[in-house]
Amino acid sequence: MKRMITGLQPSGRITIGNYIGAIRQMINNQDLYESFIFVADMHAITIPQDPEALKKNIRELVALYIACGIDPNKNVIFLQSDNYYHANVSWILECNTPFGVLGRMTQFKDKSKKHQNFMAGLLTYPILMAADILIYDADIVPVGKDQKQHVELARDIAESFNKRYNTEFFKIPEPVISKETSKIGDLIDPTKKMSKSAENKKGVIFLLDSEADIRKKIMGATTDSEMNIKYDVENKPGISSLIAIYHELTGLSIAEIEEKYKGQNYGTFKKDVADVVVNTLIPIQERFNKLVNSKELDDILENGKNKTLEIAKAKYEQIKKIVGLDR
Ligand code: ATP
Ligand code: LTN
Repeated sequence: MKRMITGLQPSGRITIGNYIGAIRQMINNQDLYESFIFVADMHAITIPQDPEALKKNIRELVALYIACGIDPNKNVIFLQSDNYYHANVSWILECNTPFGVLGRMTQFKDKSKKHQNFMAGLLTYPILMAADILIYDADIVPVGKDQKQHVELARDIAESFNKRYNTEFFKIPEPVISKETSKIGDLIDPTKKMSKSAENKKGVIFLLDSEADIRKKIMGATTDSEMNIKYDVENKPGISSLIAIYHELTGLSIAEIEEKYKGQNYGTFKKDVADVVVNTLIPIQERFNKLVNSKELDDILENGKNKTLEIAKAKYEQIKKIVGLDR
């Protein structure tokens, strides 16, 4: 069975964009691959985080993974920071990655502009991500389009390491990118993607939002003055994003949705979108509430820690030997 690894950062509260664009792919993949799902908590601290909020976001993310349908019996679920080999392998990879490529990463360019006096970790972020992937000999890495460049860098790092040390030590991973309709726009500024760290929370639906907040946010979503429910990302980004949410959560095709709402007004459609979102999120929230403070969650993480430490230790001992760090 092929092996898959992926994870999300607990850099804020999880959004319906993260759910549609990332978590649902994980759920679809869990029967197809031997699957490793983690919380990229060490990646989250590349941007300043309040320690208390970070701790809460980490635990909530694990509970949400499971509440959304990631089955702990089918996936190894773990915290990146519980497995210290990630950082150890990352260091060795840092010493095998040309400095110049890091500054060319789109995410680095964006985030370094946004955060004054950013720290070195923001630059070396993709190398830690390469370690996350390469330690597990992952065949596939499902990510959003914005992370594709990082998976490609992981491939380059693996290839050049293998070449330099004349080995086939690292497996070359394949990125798997979620489809275009799974990219959800911000409800207030739909030309931007909905993002956990958005300043204006009115444009973002969080998985743990109350029903009243979800309805208010969707009813207040920016649309256009045409009154035509048509998927056209370029010219009608607001309504297209709502159509994308509806499509993703109901399984109806875009054409079926356009046909169903022909001649209807935006208010009617928004109300239906809100119903679908509420009906999706309420059962997730109920499962989340039972899990978040449970011992079951700690047991799942302990199990993930032990399983991944075993794999990562073996890989780390081998890599040390290859580079000459063994005794
Ligand atoms: P941040 O604001 O911290 O950058 P984010 O919410 O933009 O966070 P990421 O942590 O960068 O999200 O992404 C996690 C995963 O969720 C990625 O695979 C990404 O493609 C996916 N994702 C994030 N936002 C959306 C969105 N609006 N629509 C679809 N997928 C998304
Ligand atoms: N950078 C990713 C999170 C991430 C990841 C990984 C995803 C860290 N390491 C390894 C896949 C494989 C993000 O921000 N979504």
